[in-house]
Amino acid sequence: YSNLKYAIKDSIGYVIINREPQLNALNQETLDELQDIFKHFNSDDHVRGIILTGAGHKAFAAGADIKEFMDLSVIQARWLSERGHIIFTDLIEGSPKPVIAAINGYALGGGLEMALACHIRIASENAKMGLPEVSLGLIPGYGGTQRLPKLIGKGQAMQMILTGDMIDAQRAYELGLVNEVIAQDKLIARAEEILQKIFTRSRVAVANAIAAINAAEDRQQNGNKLEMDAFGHLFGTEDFKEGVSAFLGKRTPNFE
Ligand code: CO8
Repeated sequence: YSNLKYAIKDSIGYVIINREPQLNALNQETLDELQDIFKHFNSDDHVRGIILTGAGHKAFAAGADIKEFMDLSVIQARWLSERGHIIFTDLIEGSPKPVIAAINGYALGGGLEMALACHIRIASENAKMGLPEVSLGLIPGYGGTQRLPKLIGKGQAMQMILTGDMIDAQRAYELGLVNEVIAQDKLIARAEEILQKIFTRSRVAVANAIAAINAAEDRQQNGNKLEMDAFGHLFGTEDFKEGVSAFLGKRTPNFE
């Protein structure tokens, strides 16, 4: 890839946006590459969870690449917005494996929207977050108007989106935008620790939990029905038998 670094280690797939001089801004080629690596990681059995972060210590991703905007027609901009929606919704939010955004600096505009599509967000102490699109005469175009209100409530989301102001990591934590604030040098280790904890649980149960939680926010799906179906389905799995017999036998389960 020209714009991403990636690795697989200890069942974790790492995706690192690698455009440090541009503050990891998401140009169209980066979107293509994100689509490719998430497709790959989502179907690779060696990967049980994913960490998404930005190269360097300054930015997670400072938005869509504004330099590409001037050449876009109305139709192309609409199409690009839809492409971002599809990639973030189907491949990141819709990943059957837990995806953690390790927000290591600026997460602005499309960069914050990418983090919002992840299942869990943790931020370094120096991180700054915002949806500054109105300052460009735009609105968020990669799902921000939909995901931010669900995460932090309509009123706070209105204020962030209408003012375009940035907030710091501590404020993001207070709003529930990030789950934890961590020292920069411990950020990835903490994301790894969270994933390794999840890896001790049943893989099939984790995937079904993600799908059921996602369904709660999807107007096309009946989340309650999906939860009931998934719950019933899990009763037929080997992991369920192992989990219950381990509990009753007072031992640690060995999920395959
Ligand atoms: N796009 C392109 N280049 C960028 C971007 C960006 N979003 N952000 C930073 N850069 C570049 C700068 O142009 C600069 O490049 P150069 O060295 O060649 O001049 C380099 O990164 C370093 O940036 P700064 O010199 O500005 O660094 P500062 O430390 O002074 O400031 C900021 C850091 C505050 C993060 C500042 O760079 C900034 O405000 N960036 C823009 C943030 C922004 O407005 N993001 C939202 C973009 S719009 C968007 O994301 C819409 C998403 C939906 C798209 C839908 C499809 C069309």
